[in-house]
Amino acid sequence: MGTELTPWPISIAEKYQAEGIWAGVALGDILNNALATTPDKTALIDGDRAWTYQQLHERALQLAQGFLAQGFTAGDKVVVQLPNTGEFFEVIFALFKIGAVPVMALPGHRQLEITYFCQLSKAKAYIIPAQYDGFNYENLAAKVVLDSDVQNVFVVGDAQQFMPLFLLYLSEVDKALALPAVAASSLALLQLSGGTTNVPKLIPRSHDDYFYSVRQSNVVCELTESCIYLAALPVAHNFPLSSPGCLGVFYAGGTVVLAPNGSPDVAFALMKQHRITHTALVPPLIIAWLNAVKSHAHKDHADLTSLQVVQVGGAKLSEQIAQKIKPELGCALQQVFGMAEGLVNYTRLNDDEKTINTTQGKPMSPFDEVLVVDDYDNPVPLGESGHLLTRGPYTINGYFCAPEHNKTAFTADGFYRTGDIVRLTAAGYLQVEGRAKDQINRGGEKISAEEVENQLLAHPHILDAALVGISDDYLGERACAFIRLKDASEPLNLPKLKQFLRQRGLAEYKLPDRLELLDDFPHSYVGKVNKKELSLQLIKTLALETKKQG
Ligand code: AMP
Ligand code: DBH
Repeated sequence: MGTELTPWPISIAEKYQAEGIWAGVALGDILNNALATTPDKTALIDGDRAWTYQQLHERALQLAQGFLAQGFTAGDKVVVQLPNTGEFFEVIFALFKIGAVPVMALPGHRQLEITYFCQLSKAKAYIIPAQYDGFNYENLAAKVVLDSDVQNVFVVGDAQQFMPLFLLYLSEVDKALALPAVAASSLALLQLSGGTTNVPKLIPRSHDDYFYSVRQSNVVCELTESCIYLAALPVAHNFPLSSPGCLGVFYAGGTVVLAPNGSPDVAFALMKQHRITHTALVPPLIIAWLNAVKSHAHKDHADLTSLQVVQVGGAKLSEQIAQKIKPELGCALQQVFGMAEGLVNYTRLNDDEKTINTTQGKPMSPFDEVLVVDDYDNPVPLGESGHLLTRGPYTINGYFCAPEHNKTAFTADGFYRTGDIVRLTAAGYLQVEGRAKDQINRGGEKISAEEVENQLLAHPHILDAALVGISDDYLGERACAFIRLKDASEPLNLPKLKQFLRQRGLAEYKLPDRLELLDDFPHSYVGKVNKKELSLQLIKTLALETKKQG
């Protein structure tokens, strides 16, 4: 099966330990600072429920006792698929405390993915909500247990078929079992790699490396106990969990406010109620926010005056959108370019506007190594684009039990091949040009989807754009522009669109061959535009057209 957690070379691990980069502390202790100084402060808010630091700690301990009583031990894997609810944190802190390993599934995953996570991780348990967003997770679990070794399904909420999670919490009197010592070098959690292009892989993160990424994120993002963070993305995702995300806020002693989703309706109400200071969004959501503050429905209600910093990451934020954020939302923008595999880049709060609006930041740690190389792994001259390779104190050295894939995903020197095409500026900042494969090959002429999308976004009537390849007998591929219009009553057709792009000086071969207008784009489970889904839609549309013609 291969290795669960591929270790760092010994000499490097010793250096990280000696430098205190790895502090030898397990994630179950992340609340300790706040517990010692401000135990009665509100750590977490979920609807009309709130947890002080003391209460969150108590609940996690009670649940940890429950897991121990059920026979769970260090190293056991538990697939956790919970929406943004307080129980998510009780569960993961309880698991961290006994050295058991949460697999961070997202609410949007379904049978195929969950079964795969359970099988691959040999999960002993699966934790679900009873219902969420109109979906019955117990029915899903019933199918998953048939195809995996999962012995226990625990349900948050009104359980019908499986055991309710609340039965596990052991009250004070029963608190007898000693918590096992958890090695900071051991496997802490399994993150998932993004699923916008293929089936996610499992990403093994250790306590030491993950804790460091959280601590260092707090330093770079200047996060303090005064932070009131709106968790608008699914909290199991690496970005809202650790960059600095909810874990960073807990470590700093601030307050996390959980939002069921990041839509302006929901987020703006919570913003006003709790005087939110920080949040993290993906590009489609920031576009929705920018749109909403201008719309009649929100103009008078939106009160974003408490908001200091909005982090945007997960996918490329166009410069056109970036530069609107400060003037139109009245808060600072921080671009975040990260990956669940490790490396996270941030623009710094005191960077100049141009850097903030046009780059995706620089590595957060002085120990991060980044290389930009050509197709043969030779470094490209500074400023030219190439493949991003990275290694460092919180970037994995191998995927979970994937020896074959690891041979190609890492270089012989242990650099992770991110699959991103980037450019490095003289100041050491990264500009993401796209995924290595987010390119359309039109008869040998390579079109960067990113470049054309940026041009499309400059159109006054275009709200959002995604360029996708259509397979073509003659050229190999042609380009289709999927467009969301700001105002559906403004007509836009392909000739007009091409005219616009020509006027902007775009080469003829880069002009889209087809235009599809959509009200909304399909999204990945964390909210990135899902190009795989757009391609599938297009294939269906084309098949229907061929049928009609034939
Ligand atoms: P995941 O595999 O879900 O962890 O996604 C990580 C990938 O998302 C990165 O390798 C990038 O391709 C993309 N990504 C994350 N943040 C940004 C960003 N700010 N700009 C462009 N791409 C990003
Ligand atoms: O997209 C990501 O995976 C991501 C984006 C920003 C991430 O993992 C992160 C920050 O930590």
